[in-house]
Amino acid sequence: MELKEKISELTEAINTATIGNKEEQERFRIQFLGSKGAVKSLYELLKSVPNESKKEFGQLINDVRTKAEEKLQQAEEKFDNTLSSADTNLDLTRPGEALEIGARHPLSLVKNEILEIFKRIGYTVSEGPEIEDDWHNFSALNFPPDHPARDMQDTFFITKGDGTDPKSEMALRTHTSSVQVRVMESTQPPIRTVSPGRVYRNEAISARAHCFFHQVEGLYIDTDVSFADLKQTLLYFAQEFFGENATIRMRPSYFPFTEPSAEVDVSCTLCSGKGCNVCKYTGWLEIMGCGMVDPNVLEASGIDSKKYSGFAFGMGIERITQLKYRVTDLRLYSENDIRFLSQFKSAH
Ligand code: 2NL
Repeated sequence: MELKEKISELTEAINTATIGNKEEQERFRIQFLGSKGAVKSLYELLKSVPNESKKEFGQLINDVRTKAEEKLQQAEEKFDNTLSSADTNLDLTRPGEALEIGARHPLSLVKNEILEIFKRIGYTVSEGPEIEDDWHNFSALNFPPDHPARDMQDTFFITKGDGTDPKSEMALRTHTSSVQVRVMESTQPPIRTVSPGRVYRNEAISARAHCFFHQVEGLYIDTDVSFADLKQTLLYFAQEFFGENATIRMRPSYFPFTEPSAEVDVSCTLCSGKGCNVCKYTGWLEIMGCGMVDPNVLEASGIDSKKYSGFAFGMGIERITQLKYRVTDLRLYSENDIRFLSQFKSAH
């Protein structure tokens, strides 16, 4: 068929096409103006027209295209603000798709609960860097130079230091006491602060050990602070967290940064002290360590140990969470298994 005939045939088709709704409008666009449409194929045929006639035929095809575009535009003005059948078939009363609601991580839940308990009796919350220098993590806390915690086997070192300036040796902090050294350096007593955060130990990962875990440490410094103040504060904490029937006991212990030092047990939350397999039939669960801040530690941070005394304590959040939610494998805390995490949705 001659190209001329094809052009007039297409013109006729465009003129007689009826566009009565949005679907027909779209069908028209595809049939005549789409990338595989009739106008496009005319332009393809133009390639084989002799050069001297290209201009004439090109003009004719342009006219057809303009005609189709005008007709489409008229239809668009008419139908674009109307609803297509896809729209009118929408059932607006259908319930939407339910979104999965997230849950806070159990360690965050427990950390927040611990912080709230201490905030209620005047403690501030302090945080600091996870990469620490030797001074804030060890020296200022009365760790002797040959203490085993300073060993490569126990601590992740980042830089080895130049051997002269202890501040040049950097490591991942092994406790959040380093934050409290920073607080003591920058604030004069009275100091009441709790320091939550992630800490690191160079350990093989198993159900009962991990290379990182979380702590809340507390520090209280003022004039005339006594061991009795420490014990009453921790009893208050135990009863707020574990319930008003909780009792505590203290056993002598040792830390480089406190003297005297103690381990703190809470009466078993499951059997109330009668004996069960969680407390191994002792009636007691170990929950933290504590003690009176060693005068060397106060002095290292610029606090007068003749004028001021203080107590400090530290607890592992994983341990407290285990007692509250019966999580018996530490690895669950960092695997982000949705079957584990979604069990805490109602715990807020
Ligand atoms: C534990 C034991 C403890 C401290 C942490 C501390 C901080 C400063 C000075 C003195 Cl700045 N002490 N913190 C004291 C005793 C025990 O933690 O078992 N934590 C998981």
